[in-house]
Amino acid sequence: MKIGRSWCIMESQYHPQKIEEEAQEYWQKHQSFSVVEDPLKEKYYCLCMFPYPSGSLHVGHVRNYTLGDVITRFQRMLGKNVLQPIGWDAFGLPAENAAIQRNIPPAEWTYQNIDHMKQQLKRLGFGYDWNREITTCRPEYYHWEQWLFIKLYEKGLVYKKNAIVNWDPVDQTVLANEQVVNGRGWRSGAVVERREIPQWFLKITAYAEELLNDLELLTGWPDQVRTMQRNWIGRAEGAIIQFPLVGQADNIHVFTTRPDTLMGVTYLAIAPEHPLAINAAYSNPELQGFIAECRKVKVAEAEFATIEKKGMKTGIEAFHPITNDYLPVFVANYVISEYGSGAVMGVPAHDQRDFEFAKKHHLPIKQVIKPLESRENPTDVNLGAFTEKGILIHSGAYTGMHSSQASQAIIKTLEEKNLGHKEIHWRLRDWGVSRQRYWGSPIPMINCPDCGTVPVPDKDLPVVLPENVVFEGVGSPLKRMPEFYKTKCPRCGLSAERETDTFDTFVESSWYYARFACPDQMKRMFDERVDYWLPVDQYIGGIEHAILHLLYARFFHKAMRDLKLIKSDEPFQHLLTQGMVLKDGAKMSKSLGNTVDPQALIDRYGADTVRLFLMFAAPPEQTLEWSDAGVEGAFRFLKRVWQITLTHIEKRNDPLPETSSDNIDTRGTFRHRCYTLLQKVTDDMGRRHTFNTAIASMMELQNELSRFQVKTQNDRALVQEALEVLLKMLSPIAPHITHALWQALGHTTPMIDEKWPVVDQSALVQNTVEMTIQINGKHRGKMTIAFDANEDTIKKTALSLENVQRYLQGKNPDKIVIVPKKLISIVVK
Ligand code: ANZ
Ligand code: ZN
Repeated sequence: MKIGRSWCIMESQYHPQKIEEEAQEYWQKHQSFSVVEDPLKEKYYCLCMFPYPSGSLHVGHVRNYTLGDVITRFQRMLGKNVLQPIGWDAFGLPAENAAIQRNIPPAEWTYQNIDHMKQQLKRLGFGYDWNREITTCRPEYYHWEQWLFIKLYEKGLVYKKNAIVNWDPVDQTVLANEQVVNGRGWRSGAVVERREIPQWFLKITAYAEELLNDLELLTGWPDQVRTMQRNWIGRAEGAIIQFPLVGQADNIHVFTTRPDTLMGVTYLAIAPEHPLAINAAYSNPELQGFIAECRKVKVAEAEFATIEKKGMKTGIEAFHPITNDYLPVFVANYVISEYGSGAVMGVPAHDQRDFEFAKKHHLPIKQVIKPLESRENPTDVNLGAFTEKGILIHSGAYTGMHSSQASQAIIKTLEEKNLGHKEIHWRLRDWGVSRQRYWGSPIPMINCPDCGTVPVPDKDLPVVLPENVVFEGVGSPLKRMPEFYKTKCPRCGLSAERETDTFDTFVESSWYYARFACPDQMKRMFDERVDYWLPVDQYIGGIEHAILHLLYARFFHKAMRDLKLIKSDEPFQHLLTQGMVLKDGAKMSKSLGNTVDPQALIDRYGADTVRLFLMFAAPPEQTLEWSDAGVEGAFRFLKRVWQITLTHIEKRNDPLPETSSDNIDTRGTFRHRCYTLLQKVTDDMGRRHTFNTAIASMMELQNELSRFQVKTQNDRALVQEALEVLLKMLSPIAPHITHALWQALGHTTPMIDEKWPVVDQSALVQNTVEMTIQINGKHRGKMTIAFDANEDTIKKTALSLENVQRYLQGKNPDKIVIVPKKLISIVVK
């Protein structure tokens, strides 16, 4: 098999452009990276989070995809059947913005970007199986997403309910969160309002428990990510407590994680959306005004704790379930309607939010918990809430109990009165997937005036999104396209309307990793190939996806498993979250004007240099500080590798002086160095994923090679051996230059088919060591001696040295101290 130019016409200078093109042509022609399922081979599925086709690659992309490619090529050299696919997360808002600004349809803009970015990925030499490319805005992809949605609907995992959106009253359209800037619409500048509209939800909460418990299985994930997911799912143990209303046959239900504080309740607060609040507002215009004001601003959940606590009396009163005291009921802006039961029991002495509220509304602050350690009572509840657990005080029958004991006792009392019970609460909410946007997958539902909501039948899927649309700037074009939304009801045949909302783009990215196993399967969502490839062995992406994307994908995976579409329990076995790329200490961004265009660097230095720099500058998880000098350094290293290989090739037929004999000691040390470094690089690349230290070891080997003096044929063979080890180790990171140099060394099979070098264990056993000689405490030279020499041999060898004899002047030493493998110290009077 001919693999390109032979060594004799290799250029003496390193010109990356030419050799990179040749290597890429070779891989392309031989389809080096297309893989088929092979049950006899161990599979390895390496996946980087697929890109949004925003226009062109930025440095963060290049870092991410280089990491994936290095791991892919390394695992492939270990003999595994490696899949590395790539695709495009092609739906999303920026395409709509571009459409408005440049007056081209989102589809066209998207496809142009994909073409350009694909060329860039190819130019970087990434080993993708391009036959498996997925573009999520293509009907052959979202067909199965729509199909799955209907299966989930049939299983009861999909439902519709009213939910709040951002409404731009001027543009008369719903805005995405990122289109709201400081509470105003990004185009109109109008103050954004909250509106309730019917939306589709996926019941991710049905999997809350499994999503939490299975985090334990994900030992290949960073702890930080697992903790973030655990917090997001947020399992909280507590109680539902009922407060009977005064003069009404109704109770207010509250959720609390601290039933032990019940005796310290001094008021109740309900959310502005609570049915009791709405009821009370009928006869109270002031309250109505307050509720309307609260509902205007959409408060992000993280802000609830810190917003200014506002509230208003409803006029309603409730009984304390144990003391029967009267408690005022407020409407308060800090109570979240979607959380728990949308009502809280106010315990100002022990909850900071309640404390602030009570101060403002001059409500009593009653302390019922004191710290464990102090017998006195040093906490001043007028300064702030004491939120820890402790010992109960001023709590009647419960006084003196510890918090946890008191919680049990209080719940028991409430259960007997039928006014409460234990409750496990989850912070995780169901996932609202409706977006009032055009550029997304249509939601395959039909609204019939008679039959209500009817799913689109399988035979009519996919519901194709029209791509040739005119963007008039406001709202979704779909709402102005009767040819899209007018249809017949599949159930009764009468005129009906399609859903014009589209899916959240997180839906596409929740299952693409599985579709890569069989992207050409047109009859089904998945076939048997999916169980060969899944789960993904190594997933790589940004920490910004630590919560939502990964949680949604885990949820889809489990739901797809329960629909018998796939067999495994989790989608991603190992997760690597790459750090950011900084320049001058700041995140690269267009607005700061500190971006580095990878394309310009590739044009100047070649892809190998860019790849090498990105892998050398920092370990994958850490932030990487951009450095032009670092890029130059990477380039210089590759030039040196080129040089030493070519020098070796040019001189390998030159005659050698006949008298020389190769030095056994040097040989032993050299091979020892070579294989010790190989062993370290193997561990760095495979287990530790610290490519920076792996490269540092490769640089050391290159240095050893530069220094090595060839005197004999044996020495030459040694250099050839070490060079081959070096090129193989370097090949996952700099695959082009190593492809060229490999053939220059005279190999007739390509580097891409080479296996990872095996550590020669015998070379690891070091043959010799160098020991320092001291006489009367002064340094008097060095000697090389067999690694396993015993004390006697060491003494004899040292004393026989000419230099030592000169200092001893015929006398016998008084004392000889040996520090093994380091030092021999001779004392003489
Ligand atoms: C009384 C109490 C006393 C509370 C105390 C805490 C400390 P986490 O822990 O985040 O799950 N809460 C319940 N429903 C709420 C809602 N809809 N909006 C705002 N806050 C709500 O939160 C549970 C606690 O948050 C509950 O326990 C409740 O305040 C409050 F010393 O009840 B607690
Ligand atoms: Zn109908």
